[in-house]
Amino acid sequence: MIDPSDLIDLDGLLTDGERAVRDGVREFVDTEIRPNIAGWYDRAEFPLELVPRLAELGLLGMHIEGYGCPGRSSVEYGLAALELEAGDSGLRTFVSVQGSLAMSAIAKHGTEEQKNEWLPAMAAGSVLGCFGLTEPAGGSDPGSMLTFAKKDGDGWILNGSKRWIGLASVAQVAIIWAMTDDGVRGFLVPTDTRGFTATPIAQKLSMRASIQCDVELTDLRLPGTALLPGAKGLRGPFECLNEARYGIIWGAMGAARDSYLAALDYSKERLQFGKPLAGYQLTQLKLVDMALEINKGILLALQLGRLKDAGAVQPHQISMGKLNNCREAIAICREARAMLGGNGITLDHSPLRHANNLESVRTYEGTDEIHTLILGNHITGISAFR
Ligand code: TGC
Repeated sequence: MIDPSDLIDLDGLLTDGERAVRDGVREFVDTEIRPNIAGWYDRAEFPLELVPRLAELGLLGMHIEGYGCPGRSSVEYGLAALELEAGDSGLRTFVSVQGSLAMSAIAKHGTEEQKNEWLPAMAAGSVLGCFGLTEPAGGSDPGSMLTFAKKDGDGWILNGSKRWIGLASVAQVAIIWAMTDDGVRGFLVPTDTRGFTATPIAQKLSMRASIQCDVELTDLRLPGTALLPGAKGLRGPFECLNEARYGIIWGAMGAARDSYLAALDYSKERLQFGKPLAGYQLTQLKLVDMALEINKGILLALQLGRLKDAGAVQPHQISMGKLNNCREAIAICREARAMLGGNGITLDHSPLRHANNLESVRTYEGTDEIHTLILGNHITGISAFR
């Protein structure tokens, strides 16, 4: 049977193990997410009840080695992100925040004690994490953060605010990045610590099946053992952002593929002027353009995944993938919505939901502008930031 989303024999580029991960997550999305996503999105509800299933599938901290984590490859993680986001960006975001941001901050920068205390429970989904970097005054320039951690004997006192922090209201542990007299440092903050409050942001028009919060840190006291010793300066959080940005490169193509397939199915069934929409040249042009960009985007993701698995991927390459794949994916989802006509504006069809979600995805983890200027810096050798 022809797979209309695959023009390159993708299966031929994957190992048996990679195909098995992809197929397992695709089946989970088909049975657990697709039948319910419209309702969750409509009610602005994140399905916390799915967390144990996501853990069972080995999707939490998926590419972290040891400490009870699955230790899968970057390509396997990417394929899982693609399939999850074909369901909804909110579900892929959950896995990214938990694994690529919160768990990877501990795995990369924590002590053995911190890793043993938190990572096994986070891989099992019994502890949820969040990652507090962005602040209300701005997200693109985290070096200007106002949250401050003041040394207090052997411990610390934190004050400040964070915004757009995924999962913060349901997390048991927060990774908080704060300025200190010694530059930016990271802290492990149990969310039941006095002085920590997280309030979900309401009335979102995007990522509705997902939680993002405002976080306030008010005279929050931490012991010295809360510091992540391996993270010194902005490199600490940026190394975690690389992981999350990498997952987005794949995930965005999942949302695009789902929208393309929705438009294809609809245009084959919908009759106008006595024949299916798919029989019109303008429709075929749109479908072909979508399929070309999806196949190119997946090839790009796969190449970056292979580089990442070889330990050779560079940050500017991740910027290239995030910029290109988010930009193409949102264009595909919007075009697919238009092909559904008026019917495309309801939750009966996925493209507008995906397009709205991708407004967040192209903004978080570095906007189009930031990734353009990272690439501009790489190409010219001149930073446009400072
Ligand atoms: P700059 O001077 O360029 O760099 C500071 C230090 O960091 C190193 N570095 C990186 N290291 C690893 N990976 C990367 N991608 C890195 N980028 C930079 C750099 O080498 C330097 O190291 P060192 O050792 O020399 O100190 O820093 P800058 O302040 O000039 O920043 C440049 C810029 C604009 C590229 C950076 O600020 C940036 O990427 N901005 C975008 C930030 C962003 O993506 N924010 C979104 C965060 S998402 C979030 O908080 C919510 S998560 C989602 C959720 O919770 O749901």
